[in-house]
Amino acid sequence: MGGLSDKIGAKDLHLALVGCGYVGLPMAALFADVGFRVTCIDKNSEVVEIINEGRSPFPEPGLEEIVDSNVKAGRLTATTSYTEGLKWADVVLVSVQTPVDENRRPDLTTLRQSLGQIGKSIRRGTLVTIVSTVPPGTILGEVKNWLESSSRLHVGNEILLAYAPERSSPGKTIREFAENPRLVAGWPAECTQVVVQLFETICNGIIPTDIESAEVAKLAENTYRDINIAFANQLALICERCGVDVVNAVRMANSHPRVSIADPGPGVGGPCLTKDPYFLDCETDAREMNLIRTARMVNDYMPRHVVVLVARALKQIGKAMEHSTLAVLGSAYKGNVADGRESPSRTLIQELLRAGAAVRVHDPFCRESFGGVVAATIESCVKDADCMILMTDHEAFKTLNLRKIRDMMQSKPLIVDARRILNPSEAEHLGFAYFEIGRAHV
Ligand code: SAJ
Repeated sequence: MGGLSDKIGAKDLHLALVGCGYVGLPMAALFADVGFRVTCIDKNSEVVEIINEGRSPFPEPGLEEIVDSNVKAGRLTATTSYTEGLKWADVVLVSVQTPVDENRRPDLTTLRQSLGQIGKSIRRGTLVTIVSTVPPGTILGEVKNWLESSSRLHVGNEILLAYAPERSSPGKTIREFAENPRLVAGWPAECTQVVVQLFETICNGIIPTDIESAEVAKLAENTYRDINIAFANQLALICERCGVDVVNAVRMANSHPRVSIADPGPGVGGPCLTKDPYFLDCETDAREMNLIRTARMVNDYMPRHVVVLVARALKQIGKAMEHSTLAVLGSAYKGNVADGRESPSRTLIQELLRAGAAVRVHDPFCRESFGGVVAATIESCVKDADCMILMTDHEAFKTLNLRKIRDMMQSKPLIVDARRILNPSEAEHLGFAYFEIGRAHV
């Protein structure tokens, strides 16, 4: 351990990073940027090629510049080969996907396979740090077993194991890596200090803890957020029935110093909140009440509720879904990102298509259209459309020129605002029939 600590202090450390995704690559680039030599390992040769050209395989503000300068400086390289990538590694960081399967059970296949490869090539004294989110008990259970059987080395005496779950949000990853305090835990416990020392080079705050607590805390964060958003969405459905504007109600409730309700919307997307609650849910007794699953169901229902609002809006102008042209603004799962993973827009668009509507989709960042026709511009999306549906809170959508849009749409134009980002009075004044999540429609 002393050897690792000295190497960290002298910036004379080789890091290998397995899994060059939204979390792994920014972390690798940041470690290279503070002076370590980092080799990224990814099974996708296209991703490896892009990184070695000094580019990022996906958009993330600020990332490409750091990748480029560190590739040029010779501190950051990428390979598809575990043997090559692990040749000099003192520390291996593992940031591979840990999704749920079709039954919403954790699917740790990729993690198991990666550890199988890592074990074959690591040397005595290596520190293996898992960054991927895992169900409680996984690190000292499955992960430790997989690593020991593939490496034939004892975790504790011969190799070290750590858990340092990521806590940054796509779109803000670079800033949040530094700003959000990092949970860090090592096994054996004495090695936690080395992991703290390593992460202190890129994070402003570190919270040292034990592995089991870090596993639960990481899942608790995202589950709490999912439940909070589900509450906001449930409140929105209630407000629609009792004639109250949910945004106003939430704003007032949040003026209480101990209340902080999230924003209601068209549902919850992204790779984290849609999955992590199920990891925690593994530990609940199926016979007990289950808040976590109920919250997931509320959030999963929301895109279908947007379909109900669209149908209601069309009915007001005497149109059926199958004779309508609908303009969906936003396929990304949240504002100002290009990421379409688990986006509520997917469910919405597929349901609208199933109901027979013609669906056009515009997103300034995200390439997904989920079966709808891609419209390159807002104008080509809304032209002659019956209804414009706002699904993502991109900054560009908050300042739409509604007058221009009205003139391009069919007569009796409709808006369904699932993000509550437009001004209803302005829209109504311009002649739109305006429908939104969480407000009664007369
Ligand atoms: N959303 C709402 N209302 C809100 C906030 C979000 O409907 O008030 C929706 C978003 O539009 C989106 C979804 O929820 O569809 C999730 O977005 P998000 O910004 O809450 O979270 P993610 O998935 O981008 O990132 C989360 C973050 N976790 C927390 O904020 C507790 C991030 O810090 C984690 O690192 C990340 O999960 C992760 O990788 O686990």
